[in-house]
Amino acid sequence: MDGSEVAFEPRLALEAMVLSRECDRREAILVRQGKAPFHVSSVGHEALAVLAQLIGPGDQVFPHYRDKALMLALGTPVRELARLLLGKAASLANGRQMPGHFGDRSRGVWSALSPVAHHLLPACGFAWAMQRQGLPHVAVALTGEASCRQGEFFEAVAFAVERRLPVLFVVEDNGLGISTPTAHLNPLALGMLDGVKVTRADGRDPEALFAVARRVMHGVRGGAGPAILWCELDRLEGHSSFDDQRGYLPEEVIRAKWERDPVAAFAARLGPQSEVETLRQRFADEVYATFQEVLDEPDPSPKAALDGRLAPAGEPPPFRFPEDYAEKRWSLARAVGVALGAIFEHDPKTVLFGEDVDDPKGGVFGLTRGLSTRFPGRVHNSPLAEATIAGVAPGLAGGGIRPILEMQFADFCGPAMSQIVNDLATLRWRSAGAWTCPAVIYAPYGGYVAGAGMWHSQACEAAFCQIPGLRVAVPSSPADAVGLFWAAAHADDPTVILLPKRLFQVSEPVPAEIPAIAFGKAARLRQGDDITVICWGNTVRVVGDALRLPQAASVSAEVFDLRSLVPWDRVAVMDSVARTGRLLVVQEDNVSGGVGQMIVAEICADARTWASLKTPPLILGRPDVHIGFSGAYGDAYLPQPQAVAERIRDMTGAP
Ligand SMILES: Cc1ncc(C[n+]2csc(CCOP(=O)(O)OP(=O)(O)O)c2C)c(N)n1
Repeated sequence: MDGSEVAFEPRLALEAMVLSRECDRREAILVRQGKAPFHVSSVGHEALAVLAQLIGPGDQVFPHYRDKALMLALGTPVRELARLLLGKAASLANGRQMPGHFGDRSRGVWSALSPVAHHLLPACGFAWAMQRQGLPHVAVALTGEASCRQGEFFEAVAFAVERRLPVLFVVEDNGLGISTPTAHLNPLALGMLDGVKVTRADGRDPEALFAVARRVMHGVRGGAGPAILWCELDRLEGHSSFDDQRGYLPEEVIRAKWERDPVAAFAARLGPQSEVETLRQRFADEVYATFQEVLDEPDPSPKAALDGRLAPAGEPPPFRFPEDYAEKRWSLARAVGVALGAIFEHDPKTVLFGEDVDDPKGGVFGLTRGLSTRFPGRVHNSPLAEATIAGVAPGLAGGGIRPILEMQFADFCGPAMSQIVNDLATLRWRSAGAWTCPAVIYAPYGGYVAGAGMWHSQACEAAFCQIPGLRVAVPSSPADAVGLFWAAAHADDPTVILLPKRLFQVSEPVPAEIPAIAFGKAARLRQGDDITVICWGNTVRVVGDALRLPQAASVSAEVFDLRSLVPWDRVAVMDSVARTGRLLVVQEDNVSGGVGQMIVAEICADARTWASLKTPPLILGRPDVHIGFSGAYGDAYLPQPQAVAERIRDMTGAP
């Protein structure tokens, strides 16, 4: 749909606005009656319903929580709003999403999330996917003006401008962020939006808003790049049902806002009054009846919360090297490059996005060298903005592209964490499976590297392992790196692969055929009867070296490289500990709240393994301290072979 010729349909707009107002009225009553726990009012924001008349099939709406009227205009049934309010099992999100957190894939409505402005980068990702595929669809991303002070807003606008993406940002400026006046705080008032086309609109007048929006949308759809439609309007009620605006706004201000009520004004303009009143009464009756019916619907079963956190990772085909592949020994870095090339060959919808990943540099560790030359248009240097790298992924995936993301160092995932934690990892669950984010996120990580200092040495796997909805893996060999990348590229959920950079240049022989590694399958590196030793990443070599030292050489140790931390191989580890009666975990990450504690806790909580223990389980890891620049710090605080061998000797009583 081109949009320039679309005629305004005032009756449609009025109906959505009146219906929305009646839904809000009913929701507030149910909250007051104690029948609904919480409600977000859209009262005052109803005129935005006119945007539905400009949105066509294939477009994607990334909604604000005050967009009830827009949702109704897009076809959302009142019954769905009632189910969302009451958290019912039959709601599209299976009772998982809060009221106002709309999401309906069949109607092109993205699954909303609470952290404000966080949907704007996914909107850019979706628009980028459309642009890449030459599709004429736009992303319409709505947000409040206070939320425009989030870094996410600035990153999204910058990325959309940089790539001339078909994104229409709609700012619903009601002058308040909960209780804080924003007239002097918002980025438009601060003069910070010069690089993007901003058009102001009267968000209280549906007809005027439609006329401006049609023009702006026409430009966005026609390839003019992103635009911001800045709509001035009023929030007529409190921020939510937990908030009473009389606590911070003078009575006359509230009264003046109500005198500008867009529903009353538009109804009066369209008239006749009796007809509008008949319409309102009909909607009121329908809304009442529907909400009453939904009150009696079943709540979700609490057990259902455990469903659909991750799709089962299927059994991908074994990874076969190209016939003419001459090299028989690879480094871990080389293995990653080969795996990425194979994934690109296998799935033409895959793209790679990260800092400095383009040729000739091919990443600061050279992991992607040659890839952008071999696959033109599929490897993209990102801006130096980690939230952008992660944040576009769900939208890309929603638009049919499979993203692989390089984070330059695991240490710099911090700025991306909110997107990873709140968005990528929750998407499948919060949308009850309507959307997934099959992204592979890989990052060089870990220490044992001289001169890398505090922010280029962290083994920070625990931060990722804590998040439901992510898989986390750490290869310690070239073959495992290939197997894990291959498996991650075939999985349907986000996977974090942490790459011990200390091992990047260590070459090892690789077989011609590598099995894809099932997540949750540890590698048993050595069989033994006296003690079970668990390691992963860099500590695999540390443990190997320790077992060659005299203190441990006579010990029959069973050694597992965990490889996959979430899920981890409970069965193999527990069976082993039940047999050996001793457990030593050697990890590079600091001990508190780490993977070692997770494993030890489960060993101690299991009656069989608990009863088998001959010595207390032990974790040898970094104390809760950072790694300083001088090599002396790493040597002192990261597990070393000598210390591992001594622990093994002490635990087993070896001579
Ligand atoms: C990142 C983040 N910080 C804080 C909040 C809590 N919060 C929810 S809405 C809101 C105010 C948003 O105001 P605005 O963007 O103007 O939208 P409005 O509610 O006025 O429509 C705040 C502080 C949040 N949801 N997310």
